[in-house]
Amino acid sequence: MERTFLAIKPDGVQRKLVGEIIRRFETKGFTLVGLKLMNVSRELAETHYGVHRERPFFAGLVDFITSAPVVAMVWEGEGVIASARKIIGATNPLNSEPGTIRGDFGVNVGRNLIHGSDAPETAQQEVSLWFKDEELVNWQPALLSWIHE
Ligand code: YYY
Ligand code: MG
Repeated sequence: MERTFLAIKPDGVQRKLVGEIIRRFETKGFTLVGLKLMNVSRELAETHYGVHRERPFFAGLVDFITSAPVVAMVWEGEGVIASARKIIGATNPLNSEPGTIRGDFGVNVGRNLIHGSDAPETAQQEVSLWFKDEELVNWQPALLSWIHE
């Protein structure tokens, strides 16, 4: 079963949107298999956003992501990687469709509330960067047969 890494960023935690954001993935039909509230070290932030190291917004992005706690999560389900990106919405909240998390709650690209892995390869890398194997919980949701045929 496919897994993706999602993180509610410091703005989402500070704005008390944790429950609202988690609810959207739960009610869609995905399964939570990893969850922790944590402060992010600069080292972790720089590794996670390493692909953007040369971009002008990199330093500010690392400062932001280390400025307050984040909620790191792993979600499981059929097509969860691409579907979560749709639920999250476009990178710049001013371009995100209403109904998406960024479209409903954000106005600024530097405060876009949530991270989601963008492809199977990055999902795998990010899950293992943020979570130890023993922090992930394998379980069978009782509702599964009512969500999948
Ligand atoms: O994957 P996603 O979060 O939608 O966007 P990325 O292009 O990977 O950029 C990561 C992160 O960097 C973005 O969520 C906000 C920030 N950022 C920025 O502050 N300014 C930009 N012009 C582009 C991205
Ligand atoms: Mg990205």
